Amino acid sequence: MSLLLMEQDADFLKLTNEIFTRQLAANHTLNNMLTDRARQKMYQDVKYNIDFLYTALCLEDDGIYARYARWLYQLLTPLMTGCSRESLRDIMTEHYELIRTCMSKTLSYEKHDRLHRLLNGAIKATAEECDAGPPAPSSAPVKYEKEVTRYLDCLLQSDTEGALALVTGCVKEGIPLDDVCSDIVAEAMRRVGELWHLHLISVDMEHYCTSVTQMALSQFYPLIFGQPRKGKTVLIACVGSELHEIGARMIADLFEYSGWDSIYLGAAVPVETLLSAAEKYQPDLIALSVTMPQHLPLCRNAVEQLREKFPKPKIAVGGNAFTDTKIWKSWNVDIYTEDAKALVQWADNTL
Ligand code: B12
Repeated sequence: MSLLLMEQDADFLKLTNEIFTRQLAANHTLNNMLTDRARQKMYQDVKYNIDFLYTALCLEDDGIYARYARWLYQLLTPLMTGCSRESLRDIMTEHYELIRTCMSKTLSYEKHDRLHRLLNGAIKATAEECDAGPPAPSSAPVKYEKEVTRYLDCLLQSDTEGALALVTGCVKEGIPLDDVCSDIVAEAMRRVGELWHLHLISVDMEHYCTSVTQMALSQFYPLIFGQPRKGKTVLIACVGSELHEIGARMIADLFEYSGWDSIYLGAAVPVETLLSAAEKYQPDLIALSVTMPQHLPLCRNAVEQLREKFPKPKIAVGGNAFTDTKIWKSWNVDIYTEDAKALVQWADNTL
């Protein structure tokens, strides 16, 4: 698995280095066996863990770290063959305890109480996940269950043509385009992520599903760009080093379909770029998409800077990182919605 890496806060970088050094010092055999590549990978894993801890601390949202601990435990269980669920729980608990030990050496005292709470939460979540037994892909049927299942089946059978035909077929059969995007394709991709997470599909399959989905959605461009104009502009971007951009593109497409002009900046947009685009295009609405929680602090910062410099446009936030959290409520934003469809409806009614 390749991980998402971002610039780290200086104190938390020290914490990452301290943990990594101690992990290696505690296991001389491992230290001697590691190739440079494996050593780099191990360092990245520690950094990834600490990025989540930092995010939860910075946003004062304990749930972020507890959910991450559950996700990590589920991710590692099938990977650590030969290691029982209980042993994995103990290894992870040891790791959280190591973070605790190292933080007293590297981080200022006033952060300690909150960090202890976050680490206790992670240990508890890990123990609960262990007791809960192996997770199964979630199976609650959705409104377009038949179409979602058929689309997913095409993807998993590498049937590119079938997948492309299925989505156009849905529209021909009368399913509204915004439902096809938000309720069928997005749901199928959520399931792809779940299968990857549980190691039921490989990384190459996940990438294939992504590229076919991008192709499938692009078939609608003649329809999307052929609608009467409303004279409104929306600017859309993914914040930080966020690479997940299909959701943001879907937002752009559905706004175009509703007659708005969309300026889609794509993945990994630096805040300065966002600010200059806001100046240049003078949008009515700015939509910021975040999938990985690590980008939430930067998203909050982007919202603050946009508000300060551009009082006129409305600001919307959304994306997978906001699932199960209400942090956006304390931000200076106009709207959060769970899906693209609801945002377009809100904007059409409000602006
Ligand atoms: C495709 C995919 C990728 C692709 C992305 C390619 C691309 N061009 O976008 C690639 C391979 C690059 C990738 C990489 C990674 N991924 Co990935 N990925 C996915 C996957 C399977 C689908 C994402 C997607 O396109 N969904 C479809 C779109 C339409 O849905 P959506 O983004 O949620 O958008 C909808 C709403 O959220 C909303 N919305 C979105 N933006 C906005 C904005 C506003 C303003 C509003 C109002 C609404 C809104 O509207 C959309 C439609 O209704 C998800 C699974 C999932 N649960 O989503 C994992 C997932 C997001 N990835 C995950 C991970 C861990 C990673 C990696 C770290 C590891 C890896 N897999 O290699 C890297 C990190 C990359 C990085 N630097 O950011 C995890 C994240 C877990 C977590 N929360 O911590 C997930 C959830 C998989 C999982 N179940 O574990 N990934």
